[in-house]
Amino acid sequence: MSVPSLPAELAALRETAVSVLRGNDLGDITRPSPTLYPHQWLWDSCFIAIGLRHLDPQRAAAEILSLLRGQWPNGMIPHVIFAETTNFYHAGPQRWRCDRVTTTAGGAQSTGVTQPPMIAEAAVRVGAMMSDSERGEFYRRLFPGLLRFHQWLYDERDPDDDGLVSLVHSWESGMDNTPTWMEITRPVAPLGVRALRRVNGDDALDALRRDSKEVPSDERLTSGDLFTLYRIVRELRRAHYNFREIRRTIVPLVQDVAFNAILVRANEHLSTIAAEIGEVIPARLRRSARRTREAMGELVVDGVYYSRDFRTRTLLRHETIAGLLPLYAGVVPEDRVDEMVKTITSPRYWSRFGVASVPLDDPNFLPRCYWQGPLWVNMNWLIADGLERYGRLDAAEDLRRNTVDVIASSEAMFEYYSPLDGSGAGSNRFSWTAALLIDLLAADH
Ligand code: 2M8
Repeated sequence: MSVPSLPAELAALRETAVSVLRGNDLGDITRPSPTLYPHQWLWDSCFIAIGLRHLDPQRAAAEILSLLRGQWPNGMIPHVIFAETTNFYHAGPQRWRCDRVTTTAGGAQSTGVTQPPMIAEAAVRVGAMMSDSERGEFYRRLFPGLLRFHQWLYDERDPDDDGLVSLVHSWESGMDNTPTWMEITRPVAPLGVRALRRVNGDDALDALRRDSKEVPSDERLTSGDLFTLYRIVRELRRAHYNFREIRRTIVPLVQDVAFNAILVRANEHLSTIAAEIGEVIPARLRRSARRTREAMGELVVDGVYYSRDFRTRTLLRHETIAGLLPLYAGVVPEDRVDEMVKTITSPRYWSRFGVASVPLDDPNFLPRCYWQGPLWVNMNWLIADGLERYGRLDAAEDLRRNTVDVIASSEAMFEYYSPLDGSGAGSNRFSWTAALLIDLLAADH
């Protein structure tokens, strides 16, 4: 593959990114990081493929196709497909026991929930780097499984046919401890957590958690929140990961704005893929896709987009980065775009490092704590794409440059960065940071 001609420091940074991806390569899958995340994650693999396409499009295609190994007979593609590894992961197969309810296409163990449907976007980006015949072959292998996944999202998760799919766990949103999800999740905390909380004793739980061995606990979600998320997994397990049963439990159900925004775009890409190989999208799915696009308009108040509680249909009025993704989806009405761009580029979100995951003036904002404030390279990438599609080319370019700069400032390829000083946090040698850096450095991102 041709390597872009870059100034020496950026060429060296790109080499570091390539070596991070090589170090995390497990064959035809890439783990998000060597220690904290030793398996395959759905949306991570998509962002990783978007970077890998510049190194080896066939390897990038393999990354995407390998997600189909985890597909359930009902069409779900799980959020984690467990790799054969002895590395410890805190929410491993024993928490889910999905093998008791189903088998996956490739026999791998998996979780029982999904993640943002970035597959079609990644596939189209990878396809763009291939010859016509290679692309046709890749799309033909991917299409049947991908179609079934999109159909499953509607059949299983939009039972009332209102166009918005519901999520059953914050892990499905990918933004694990975002304030929106934590507010609706905390009331179902296990009794022990609630009791300890009353005496301000979250710390007592710290010793019991395993994820914070790799990363300081104040850079991750609180122990109380983590144990609540484990509890929800238990409820999902008892409900056989079946939405009809889950609905009858205490599990919070959210029509997540970012997930649905990504779905809008994914549906469009799925149509592109279908058209290219002479396949037809079934009328029912086409109708659902139209509805999702329209229903995004129900999530907005005074120009701000929110997620919604599936049961009560009330908006969850937390402003977070999730509400900026309608720009990426292309669903923001033209007369509202200026206002949204102003919000994104205001100091509430925007710094010379990128876009904060929670506005800086929000009481929940913590600059180095996971999805509660830090900036994330994948979010910067999505928002830059949205700015570009609405013709805000300068802002898109600034954001991309700032993202490269913040990664360059430490070279460790951190999982996330403080929007206040650009310091890295979370895991390092993090795959999507490395992959998207490679993409940002390519001329044709
Ligand atoms: C984080 O989530 C996982 C659970 O899925 C975890 O904390 O163990 C999130 O940042 C998620 O968006 C990401 O896909 C995953 C792997 O990078 O890590």
